[in-house]
Amino acid sequence: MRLIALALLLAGSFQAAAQEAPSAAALEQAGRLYTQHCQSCHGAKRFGGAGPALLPESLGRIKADEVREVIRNGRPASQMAAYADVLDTAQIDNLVSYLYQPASTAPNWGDSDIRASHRLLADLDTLPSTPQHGADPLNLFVVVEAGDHHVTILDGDRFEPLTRFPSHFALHGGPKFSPDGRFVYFASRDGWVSLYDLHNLTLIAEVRAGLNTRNLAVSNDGRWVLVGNYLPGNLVLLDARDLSLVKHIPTLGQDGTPSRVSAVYTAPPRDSFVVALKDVQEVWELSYAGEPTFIPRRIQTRDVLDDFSFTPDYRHLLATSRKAKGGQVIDLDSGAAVIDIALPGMPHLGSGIYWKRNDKWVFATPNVSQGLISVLDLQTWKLIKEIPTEGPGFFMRSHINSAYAWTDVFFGPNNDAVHLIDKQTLEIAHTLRPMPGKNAAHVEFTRDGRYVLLSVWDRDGALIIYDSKTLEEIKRIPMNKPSGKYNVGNKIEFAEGTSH
Ligand code: DHE
Repeated sequence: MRLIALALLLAGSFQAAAQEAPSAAALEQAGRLYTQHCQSCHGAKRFGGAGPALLPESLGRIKADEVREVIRNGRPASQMAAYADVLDTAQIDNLVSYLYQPASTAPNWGDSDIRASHRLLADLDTLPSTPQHGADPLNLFVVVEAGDHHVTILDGDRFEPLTRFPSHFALHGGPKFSPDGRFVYFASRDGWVSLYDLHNLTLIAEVRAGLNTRNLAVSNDGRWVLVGNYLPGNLVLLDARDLSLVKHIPTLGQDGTPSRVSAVYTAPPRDSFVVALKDVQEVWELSYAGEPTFIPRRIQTRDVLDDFSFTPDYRHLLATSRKAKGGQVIDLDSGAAVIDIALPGMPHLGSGIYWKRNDKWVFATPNVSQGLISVLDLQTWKLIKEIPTEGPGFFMRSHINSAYAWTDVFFGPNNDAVHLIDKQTLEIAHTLRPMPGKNAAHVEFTRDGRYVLLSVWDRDGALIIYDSKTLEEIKRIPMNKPSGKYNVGNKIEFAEGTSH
């Protein structure tokens, strides 16, 4: 998903701090404070070390108040200490501003940096190749807890955690799975990729593939991991068995213009990765069939694409396009842009889902700047309906066995609400308020679609499990800002209704 509006919103949260920018002398003093107190964990160039990178590129979405709070009081369940007794308020304010200044040396991260960061944490050859936890391996949930940067592996039948372990700072995007569901791959915003063995509940390897990463994709044959980076703007190809570096692929447009990567996804029936580029009008397809060369097939687009989703047959991309002020459809076979779809606001196509309505595929997308869900007919590309909601939303989910498409109201005063849209009538059938006053967002179904797991994004949040038909609450598991959760079976089957 690529969300300019949200990015602006989030970046805007820091602008307040930027406006109060201190003098050059104060920043210089803050630089000395950084060297004295922060450098040993966050690195001399702020590229990260034991602690996360502290560059504007990686902090841009975090509110200045939150950064201040962490410097003052430390971060629970991490090595970040509290500095309220060491630094005064003005020093902390200046330090916060300093962290949002561009790095003095242009950040770079080359092959030797990637190789030096690679760590093998367990020997796969000595580990059992069957599940060792007694739960159904295809009905496990991987739950990312953003509040204290942990991951919980949840038994999806008993709804009991099997284990919980610390993750790298700020995991983002959906974790991706090996085709058999044994391995899961995580990417953090500051470039760390981790490989975890779900059969043995063990971390296998990690590597830092970039300084600011968008997301990663795993090939459908389980051989390759492709990481898309903002900083440096490139693709990094890893061996999926142990995350060792295969090569990096510079993302230069046809005319040599360097570009950042917006997102990379796998297209299983095409045996290829599809990559959206942020700064040039191209979509890339990189085949991984046979003995791949990973030379991109370039598809020219009418505009820079900000976000995309596949159609069910993976033939077309539905992409967000500034020019169309909405969506653009691209035929991956012919490489042609088929049609512009004028969608209002800022549709969040990467979170869109499709389902069958009267035997025809429809696609619905939330909208991050307007309180509405747009529903499209995937045969005619016509907008069938705009469903008004209580506010702009971020995520949508459904399941082939569910009558409802669930969507959150992520922004605004009603962000504690979730709507359940009847997939046939396209009317809101129910509105739930799982924890009044707390942000409810992101759901995922069990593999059979019988239960829905919903996140309450709060430090005193919870994972709430509902019966997906009766909507009766089955269980509430307290959690620290459980951002996303991912069902292994749904993910490896690229099931209808889930994200890809
Ligand atoms: Fe996301 C997925 C981009 C901000 C939580 N987000 C994705 C993906 C992309 C993306 C490209 C798909 C990757 C994948 O799954 O492989 N997100 C962006 C942005 O450009 C944006 C707007 C600004 C940014 O700074 O990156 C952005 N995203 C956010 C947030 O602020 C969220 C709410 C909190 C956070 O953790 O940063 C957030 N994004 C998520 C989540 C997913 C995601 C939970 C996975 C959804 C899923 O169900 O698959």
